[in-house]
Amino acid sequence: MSKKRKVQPPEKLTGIHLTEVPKTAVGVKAIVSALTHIKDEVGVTKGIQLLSKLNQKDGFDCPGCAWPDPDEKRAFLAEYCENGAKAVAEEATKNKVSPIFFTTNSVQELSELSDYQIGKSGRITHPMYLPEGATHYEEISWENAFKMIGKELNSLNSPDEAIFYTSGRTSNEAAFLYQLFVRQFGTNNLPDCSNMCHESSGVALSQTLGIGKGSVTLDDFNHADLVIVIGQNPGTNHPRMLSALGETKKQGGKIITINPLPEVGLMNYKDPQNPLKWVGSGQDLTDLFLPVKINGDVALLKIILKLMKEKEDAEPNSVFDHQFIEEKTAGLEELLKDLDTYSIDELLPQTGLTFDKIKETTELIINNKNIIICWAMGLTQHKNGVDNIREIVNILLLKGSIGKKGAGTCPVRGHSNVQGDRTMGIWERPPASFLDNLEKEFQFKAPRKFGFDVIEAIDAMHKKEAIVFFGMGGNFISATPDTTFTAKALQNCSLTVQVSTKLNRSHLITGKKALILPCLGRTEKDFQEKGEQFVSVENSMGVVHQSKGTLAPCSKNLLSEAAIVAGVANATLQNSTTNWAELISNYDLIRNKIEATIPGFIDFNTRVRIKGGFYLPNNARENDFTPTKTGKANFSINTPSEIKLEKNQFMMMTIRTHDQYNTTIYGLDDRYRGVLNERRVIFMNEDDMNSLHLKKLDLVDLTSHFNKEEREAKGFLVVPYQIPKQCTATYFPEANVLVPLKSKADISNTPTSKTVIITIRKR
Ligand SMILES: Nc1nc2c(c(=O)[nH]1)N[C@H]1C(S)=C(S)[C@@H](COP(=O)(O)OP(=O)(O)OC[C@H]3O[C@@H](n4cnc5c(=O)[nH]c(N)nc54)[C@H](O)[C@@H]3O)O[C@H]1N2
Ligand SMILES: Nc1nc2c(c(=O)[nH]1)N[C@H]1C(S)=C(S)[C@@H](COP(=O)(O)OP(=O)(O)OC[C@H]3O[C@@H](n4cnc5c(=O)[nH]c(N)nc54)[C@H](O)[C@@H]3O)O[C@H]1N2
Ligand SMILES: [Mo]
Repeated sequence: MSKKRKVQPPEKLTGIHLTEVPKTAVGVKAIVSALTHIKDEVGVTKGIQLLSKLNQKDGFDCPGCAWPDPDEKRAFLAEYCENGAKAVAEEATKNKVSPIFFTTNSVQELSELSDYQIGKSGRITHPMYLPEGATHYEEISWENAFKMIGKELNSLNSPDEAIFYTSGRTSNEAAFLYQLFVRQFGTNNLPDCSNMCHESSGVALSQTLGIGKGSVTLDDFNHADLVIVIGQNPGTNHPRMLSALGETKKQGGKIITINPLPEVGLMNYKDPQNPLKWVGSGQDLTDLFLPVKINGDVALLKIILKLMKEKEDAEPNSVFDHQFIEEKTAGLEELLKDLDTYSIDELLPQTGLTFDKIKETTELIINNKNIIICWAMGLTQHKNGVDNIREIVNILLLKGSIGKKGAGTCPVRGHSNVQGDRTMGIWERPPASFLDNLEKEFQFKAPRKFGFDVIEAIDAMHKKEAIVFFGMGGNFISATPDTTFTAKALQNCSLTVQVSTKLNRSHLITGKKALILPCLGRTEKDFQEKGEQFVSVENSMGVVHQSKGTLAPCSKNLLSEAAIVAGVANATLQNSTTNWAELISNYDLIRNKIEATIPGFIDFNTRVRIKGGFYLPNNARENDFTPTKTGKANFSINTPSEIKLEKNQFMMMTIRTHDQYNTTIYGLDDRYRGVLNERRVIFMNEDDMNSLHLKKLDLVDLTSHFNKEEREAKGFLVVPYQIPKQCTATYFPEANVLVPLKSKADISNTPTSKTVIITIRKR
């Protein structure tokens, strides 16, 4: 059937070129790459205007990652990175997707393009409507779009038949209004990208430390003796973190990297903000690199814990911080007893590492006092993702390395306001105290039943238990696992609505009817009835600060996300006592409501106007663990990976290239891994290639295996790489079709995007 819309990107290859893996990251090449993207997408004059306000105190927050900005001095034209510049270029692009674009291209034709081509079509300029059975989107007025949504929502048998997804770029103000509308409508079905991202961190940290966020500040990197970076690739995904690691090194601190891949940014980098250092060999960052097997982290951390215990037993008081443990923690005895049930011989093969390397690592941990541990998706997206993070906390607690300068937990967040969205109540499992506050402030009865997370939402739509999907940003079809299954789920819906800046595949794989509501981006000015507005965001370290766009909107027909929520709320809610139009006339009024309902926002409107913003309260940072169930910081008992590979099976992780932002593909290169102009690749160890009789650039098909189910993805080129045996890597989102929906982390329900069992077949 040629008329079918393409659910996945086409399998066409784009012409691969392999280069040497570079020995250093950032430097001149990064600056050239950043400026080229800016020049091509935005133009030079507007580009410079944009970059001069990026991450400045009077400018806008980078729509890239959630890494914080310095509290104090900020350099002119310098508080961004190559990938931040690309993120901005992508949003401020000259290219437009106007109604005429949609009359010329059918939805089916557009679906045959690659994600790269779809994204590059540009910014959406008008609200668009795809009627049932139609082949093309057509223009619709905002008023009619809101009415249609209201009518569809009010015709449901229950509010729980609607799903309200959020990606993590939405501002605090828009997120607060959005969850308020959804709860007044009557459901907690508020899944978000966090469910696929740092949910395992949130769960593990809440249980053990009483706060689902990290404890360190940027300044702590200046005082750390040892920083461990585990399961994270900051050179690509949080490049400004390299400067913080550089500071740690300058102060004499050490860095340990634990990752199946020797990610170049962590090995050596050239500070982009110091042109004098662009020539020469760059700064070495990692002192000790542990190429752990995929999902071998709990086994590794357990060996470290056992060696720490051994030394403490032999020389009491030489390792553990007894005073801290005594005063602040619970569960030490159980942990120590459990450690005795494991033998190092049994754990070691699961790590793929030599005993000597682990011993050396343990010695660094034992001999240093102030330790920061940083992590991201390499730890969270596994069946035992929560265990991974709790095991890290065990190490920090034994050392008393939390709640003091230069030490603590550092889960490095993804989307630039994903943490703020959760603070604002974008959560399918809201705490009762939060709902109580909303009820009191807004005089309505909030739903108490927990809603669906991402996986549950897909399942519910697949079963037709939910039939309206509303996406506040993001690209649901491409970001979620099990692409074919999820497509069916979305296609079962009566209406799918996407609030978006740019065209993506979720506009093409739709419910029976579909709407695209185009919104303002971070870079753009936002005018409401009472004048120009700014919004606020919260970064990875709990700093809330303002963000104000500087460009004229790319089209006159855009609304802000907050205004879209107000429009939908007005068209849907019949008995709301909330004055939605007034709230969006001046965002200070929304901020007053946030202050009235969410702890930590006292004097919000004053403090958000202080340049640089303010820190939210953080009990772990203050060395206070009373919010946990025991009132103390909890040691925990965790389980190593239970996955056993059969003969010829491999473990596959799905990772990001240097040229993408999640499902937005900036370009086709992965410069730091030496792969140019191709995304359909699989990285393999050369011994594994030999055992399968595979040569460099052979074409293979991949099959994933889970509970006797099989999923297939065709057409990947084999790239030999320095990766542990039996481990492989492919890129997200091309390989998402292989990630089974039911394969998810215990407790956090995060899809196991980093542990997919596959077999590889040569064409
Ligand atoms: N430019 C850019 N910036 C981004 C993003 C982007 O796509 N592009 N995405 C944003 C978002 S939403 C997020 S969540 C973050 C993601 O940031 P990261 O988590 O750094 O991104 P991933 O590419 O998923 O990389 C995970 C890293 O974990 C390693 N890894 C995989 N499995 C394991 C394992 O079992 N154990 C260990 N120890 N390591 C493992 C991989 O080799 C890889 O280096 O970045 C954010 N920033
Ligand atoms: N296999 C695999 N799957 C994964 C991952 C993985 O590592 N492997 N990572 C997971 C992770 S960590 C995450 S966070 C999710 C990401 O999932 P999502 O957040 O859903 O995906 P994005 O690609 O970030 O969304 C991009 C789209 O957001 C829209 N957009 C951009 N800026 C704005 C804005 O300001 N407002 C609005 N309304 N829309 C905007 C644009 O239209 C763009 O096309 O994917 C997850 N999926
Ligand atoms: Mo993420």
